[in-house]
Order: sequence, then C-alpha cells, then structure tokens
Amino acid sequence: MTIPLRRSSAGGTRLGRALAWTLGLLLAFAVVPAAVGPTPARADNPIVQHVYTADPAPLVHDGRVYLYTGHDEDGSTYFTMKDWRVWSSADMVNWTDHGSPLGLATFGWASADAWAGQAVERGGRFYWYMPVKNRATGRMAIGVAVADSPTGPFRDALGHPLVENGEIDPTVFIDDDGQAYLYWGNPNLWYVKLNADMTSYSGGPTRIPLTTAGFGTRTGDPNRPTLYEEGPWVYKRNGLYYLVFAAKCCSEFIAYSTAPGPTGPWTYRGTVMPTQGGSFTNHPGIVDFKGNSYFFYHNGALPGGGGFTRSVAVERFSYNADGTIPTIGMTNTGAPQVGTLDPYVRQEAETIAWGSGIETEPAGDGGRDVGWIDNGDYIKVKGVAFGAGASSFTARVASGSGGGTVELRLGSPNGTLVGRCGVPSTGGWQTWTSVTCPVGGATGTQDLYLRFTGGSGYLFNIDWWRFTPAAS
Ligand code: FUB
Repeated sequence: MTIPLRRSSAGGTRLGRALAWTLGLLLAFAVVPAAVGPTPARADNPIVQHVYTADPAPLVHDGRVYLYTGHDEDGSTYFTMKDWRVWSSADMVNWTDHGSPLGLATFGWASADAWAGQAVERGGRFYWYMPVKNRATGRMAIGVAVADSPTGPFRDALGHPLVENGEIDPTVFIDDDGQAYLYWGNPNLWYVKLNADMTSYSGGPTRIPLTTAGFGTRTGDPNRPTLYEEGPWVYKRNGLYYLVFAAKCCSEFIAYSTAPGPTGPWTYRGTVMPTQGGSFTNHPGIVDFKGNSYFFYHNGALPGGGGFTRSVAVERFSYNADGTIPTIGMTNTGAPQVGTLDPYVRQEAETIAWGSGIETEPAGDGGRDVGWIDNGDYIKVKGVAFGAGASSFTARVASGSGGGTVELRLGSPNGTLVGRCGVPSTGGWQTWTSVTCPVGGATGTQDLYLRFTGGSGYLFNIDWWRFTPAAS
C-alpha cells in the first residue's frame, strides 16, 4: 500500500465499542455492501468483533482452520501493529481466540510494523513468516518464527531476518515435490527457494517480471504499470498455480494471476474481490476446508473501523469449471456453518460466532477467558446441536466484584430464555468456581446466546461452559 491521506478513526476504545455494538451494527452494515438486511442474529462477518484484525492467513490442519492475523490497535491512525493473533474454527463460524503467541518483542532485532504474514506447516512444525522493521537498518525485513503447535508459542527461528530488501508481505507455498517458495514484495514481487529446514534458502531472491500480461494494466501511475501492489498469496490447484494479490492503490481490490509453474510465467486473470468495505487496503487468503473453498479478506466493517482499524472476514466460494475464481463480494453473513457445535463437551467461552461488548484475556490456567463483561454484553455461539434436549448448564466463572447472571437464550440476545445461572463473587477475577443451573426447552440445533446481566461495572469472567444432556 501507499498510504493515502491519513484520517482519524472514530471509536476504537473498548468502552466505545462495547457501547456501540447493538446500535453500531447498523453502522457496520452501512459501510459494507450487504447481501442481507441488518439483522444482528445473522451477522457473523467480520469474524472477530472484540479486536481489530487484518491481513488474514488461513491454514488448515488436523480438522480445523487456523487463522493467523495482524492486529490493528484501537483508534489507530497508521498501520500501528505490534503483535499477531491466532484464531481457529472447526465450522467456519464459531472461532476460538488463541490470543497472541507472537509479537514484535519475539524478534529482538525488530522495532515496529508487525505486518502481513503467513504460517505454514512442515514436518509437524509451524513456520510463521512476517514483515517487520529491522531496528538496525530501518528497513522492512522478513522474519520467521517457529512453533510445535499451530497456536504456538512461537519463537524467533533465526535471531535475525531471513531475508531483507525493504519489501513486505511474505507468503509461502510448498510444491508437491517438496520445494518451498517464499514470495513477497511491494513495490516489486520476489521469490526465493527455501531449503527443507524452512529457515534458510538457496540462491538469491529473484524478481518476478511485473508485466502487464502477467499482472494487468494500471493506469495513472507511471512508476507502477501493473496492477500488482502487495499481499501475494500463492497456491496450487489441479496442477495450476495461483497468485492472488492486492491490486492497485488506493483503494485496493483483489486480483489474481495463474501460471503453469511456481515461478511463472504468470497470466493475469482478473478480479477476485472488487474494491469494497471501508478499508483502502485488502489482503487475500484462500484455503479449501471440509470440501469447500474459502476466501479470507479484510475490511473496515466494525464500528470505528477503517483503513487502519480493519477486520478479517470470510466468504465461501466455488471455482468455475475451468478453474477460474468467481468474483466474490463482501457480506455481513460470511460463510455457512460446516456442521454443528457440540454443547455436551467443554467449550471454551472464547469460542464465539459474534461477541458484543466482551474482551478476552490470558487465564490463570494457561488458556484464555472472556472478561470485561458488562450488563447486557453477550456471546453468540452458532448452530449448537442440543438434540433431544439439555437438562443443565455448567460454567467455570470468576468474579472480583459482585458477580451477575449468565442467561441462556435461543435465537437472539433477547430470545427464548432456557436457563439462568447465577455467578457469585469468588473474591478474584482469576479465582475460579463452577456454577450449574437447570435448563429447559433447549432442543434441536439452535443459535445459543450467553447473555450476561447484573449491576454496573464488570460482572465476572467466564472460562468455559458445557451442557448436560437430558436423560433419554
Ligand atoms: O497491515 C499492514 C499492511 O497493510 C500489510 O502488510 C499490507 O498487506 C496491507 O494490508
């Protein structure tokens, strides 16, 4: 991206966003061309509501999709980004917050700009490539972090940049023959062949020729004759290599090119996603998951959202019969749910289809909990398969104040009440206890709303929950 005129971003404080949610949904729908009307119960896009996220990089592993994102700071008026975030889902609508297993501080040599990266798996390890500013040179460089789990913790694999030429936005593709390629660049487009260790490379960075045949024609900028701007995403499907990228500036749209091999020659194929959505950048990520194809992107759709306060969203799509990608529009509904969520096993409270007013935080047990809960805040969990019915609900809770109530509602935040669980004061925000209450009328597959009520101020934290099935 070339940064256009800076503009200040409204909102962005936690309190501001919390207050804004219910009314603010209408705002969100106003900036995103919507496929359906402003019905909060159906709004599941953007994916995350309690922090701003950007630059999606999905990874499918072991039956889940892991989503690696950047993190725009609240109220940001530049790409003020200090850490990266990880989310995961088994069904594309209920997303678990895994927090931030990687930040600028992980790279002792980095000073700023935790920008767009991608994580890949090889040999049971997870390698996360990202652009950051090298303190010593003042230039953007590509670093690599490694972990034994998709959710980290990640550590700096090298203690220095993997490669540095002042350009950004790494993407990694591993071909069928095992050769891995690192692509990156703005304003140029580069690749280098990674060695099998994924943290070193052979040969030097090679510049991919940015021809108009390969990357389309840009008008009005003699320095940048092609549409290629940044944010490459490379993959292979049915023997064809795809390079999806952020095109033109600004505002960007998403375009793609294809090639018979991983290094080209590339042929421009057109638009994937037109300019939409209240952010002057966009950023692609594409995966197949459980038999469907998904396109991840970002926009400025949340209250307070804009070019520096972005949010990651997802759409399901189908390739055309000839392998071309259809034009995909932003929606506020997002992808359909794949399967259902089982309420009879422990579910982390930070597994959320839509959250209103809440935040998440590291919990004392090493996981995460949902906190900063005010009266009226809620969590939507979509497609909960109650089957023949639930008899009770148990939650792990803590309260450093007077506690409150977890209301269990179906269909909407004010929908049918099927249970109420009182939460006492536990004497501390990380002093946990379990509460259980009876449930009646929760049958079939329902959107469950955990609605939190009580007095003023923060009420309690919730770590996990589980229903007990009615005896048959
Ligand atoms: O998020 C910072 C930068 O904005 C990314 O590196 C670019 O791809 C653009 O999305």
